Amino acid sequence: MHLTAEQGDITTVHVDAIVNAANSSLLGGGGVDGAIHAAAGPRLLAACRELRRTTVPDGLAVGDAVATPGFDLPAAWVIHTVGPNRHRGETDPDLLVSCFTRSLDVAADLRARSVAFPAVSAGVYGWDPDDVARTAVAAVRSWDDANPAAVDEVRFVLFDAAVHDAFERAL
Ligand code: AR6
Repeated sequence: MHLTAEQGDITTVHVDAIVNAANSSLLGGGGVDGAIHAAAGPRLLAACRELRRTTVPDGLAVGDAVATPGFDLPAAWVIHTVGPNRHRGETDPDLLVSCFTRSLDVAADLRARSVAFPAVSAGVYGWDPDDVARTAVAAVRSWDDANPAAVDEVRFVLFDAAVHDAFERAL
């Protein structure tokens, strides 16, 4: 697997699937979630509402992942995951590992060959960017070891220079 970090806006990236740092409601928010909903257009919110009506009526659990189409995005798919929120005492790194590995499970099920991740939980949810970066890199590498050649490329797309630096250090 080809693993890279770059500074940029994940809504503009040409990959098969981008990952959204959503919340359990799946009904939108700020940060990268707000940017993805704005760029994908209103059909994304409608698809998320349909998921809430059918697959995840009680909301998406922390560490789990589900997919919708990407609609107006360059990416074919959006994989929505919910990171642990430090401000609610969600400090178990396994929850964050699960965000990355469950997202890659969903990507593989969709036959997505290239996936872009933001720094899940490194914004509003209050995790230290270095902890997120180390956890993300280790999680993706161990998933790749367990699922050889299932996904060809993972790009970490980081909005902030400081978060990008953290991912470069982790890689
Ligand atoms: N492209 C890439 N990264 C981005 C972009 C973008 N367009 N915009 C922001 N980031 P956050 P969380 C970075 O807060 O901590 C939402 O309201 C941002 O700089 O988006 O998991 C959800 O609805 C930061 O480094 O996600 C939830 O309620 C990283 O994305 C809650 O926030 C993650 O920051 C989730 O919080």
